[in-house]
Amino acid sequence: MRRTSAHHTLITATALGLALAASAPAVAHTQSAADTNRRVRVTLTVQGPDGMLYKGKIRTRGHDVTTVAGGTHHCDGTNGAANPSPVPTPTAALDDAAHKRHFTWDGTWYASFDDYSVDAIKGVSGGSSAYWNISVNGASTPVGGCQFKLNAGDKVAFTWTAF
Ligand code: B12
Repeated sequence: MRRTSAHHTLITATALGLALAASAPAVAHTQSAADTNRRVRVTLTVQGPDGMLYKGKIRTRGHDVTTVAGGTHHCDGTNGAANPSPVPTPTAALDDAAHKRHFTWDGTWYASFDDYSVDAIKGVSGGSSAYWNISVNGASTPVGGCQFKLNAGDKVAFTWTAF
């Protein structure tokens, strides 16, 4: 009697396991926007001409941002079709830090790049002889700050850089 019950349990568990295994590929197949755009924790530094303007860890994800010069646009890595679905980005991280620590940044929107050029941070602009370089883990990004995908633990730097 007990043996039959155990046997039955085994068959049921096996059938359940097979059913789960059969459905697993379908679940793993589609990666939703929520998955690719989960908040990540990154280190952000803003190095101005006269010293560090900001340094801290920030939890961030891709989102719409608003600047005085450029208005409101997406900044979630889908800019310029750089990524197929929304992801965290350097400029979105800057925007999150700015809101959290109550400092300003400004950027001009270029429809041609579907991105902002970051022109000023904490009121410090590049002017005609410098610019705000964007780097991740020490390497200058090959695209603008709303197109580059950030991963957890990345070191994001906005560095005032003379031409
Ligand atoms: C010159 C130049 C710069 C100069 C512009 C100022 C100056 N004094 O001229 C400086 C050094 C500031 C610069 C900065 C950057 N640049 Co640049 N730059 C160029 C370059 C070589 C020529 C642009 C130009 O003069 N066009 C002719 C004029 C008449 O057209 P324009 O539309 O008015 O040009 C303006 C825009 O291009 C804008 N601009 C320049 N770079 C970038 C980058 C982005 C993302 C945006 C939105 C606008 C922008 O500044 C120009 C002058 O006002 C182009 C390459 C190319 N062949 O286009 C790369 C290019 C535009 N830059 C590029 C990049 C990646 C950057 C940076 C993001 C690099 C970095 N990691 O820091 C930064 C911007 C960072 C930020 N603060 O947002 C990429 C953009 C690719 C993309 N899909 O996003 C390009 C295409 C080079 C490449 N990798 O192939 N850049």
